[in-house]
Amino acid sequence: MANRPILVLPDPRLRAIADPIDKIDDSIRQLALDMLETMYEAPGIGLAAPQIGELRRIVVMDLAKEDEPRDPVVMINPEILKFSDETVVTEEGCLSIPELYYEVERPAEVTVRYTDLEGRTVEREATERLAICVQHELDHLDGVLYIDYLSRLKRDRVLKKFQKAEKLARRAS
Ligand code: GNR
Ligand code: NI
Repeated sequence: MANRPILVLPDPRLRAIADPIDKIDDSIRQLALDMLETMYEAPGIGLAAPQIGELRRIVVMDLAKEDEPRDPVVMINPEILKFSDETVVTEEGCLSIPELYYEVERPAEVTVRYTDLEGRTVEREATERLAICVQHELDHLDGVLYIDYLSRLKRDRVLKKFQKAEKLARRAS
């Protein structure tokens, strides 16, 4: 396994639409392992392949609490079949937008369908933190970030901050 660098704003790969996976081969199995290692190392509760520069439709997550054993989940070509009408407001963060946290309103529950690493189709109802994480990760596969749900003023402030940081980093190197 390899811990891979996580892309941060304003990297354009975070805004790309990821490609479907048509075959689960060794390269996909290795990608899933790399993503899990990168997520645990960060640490985060989820990671989408575009965050490490791989524009493929695969996400990983682990919602186990600190005192619980690891519970890794790998979702290939995930799709949300149903969103609840009920919504919740949760504070979100993103490894690609480090050190910032904002409240976001999303559907409280979703039904998700995906292929697992063994090639089986899985359909699962997600509630609570899992429902939020699933929506956050699946958005990454379509180039959507949680800051896109903030007011324009707040979003633009975040984008400016990261554009400026990138410019300074480029000048320093
Ligand atoms: O680690 C993460 N925590 C988190 C908290 C609230 C809502 C979503 C998340 S996902 C985030 C890791 C990440 O950026 N995944 O794409
Ligand atoms: Ni994220």
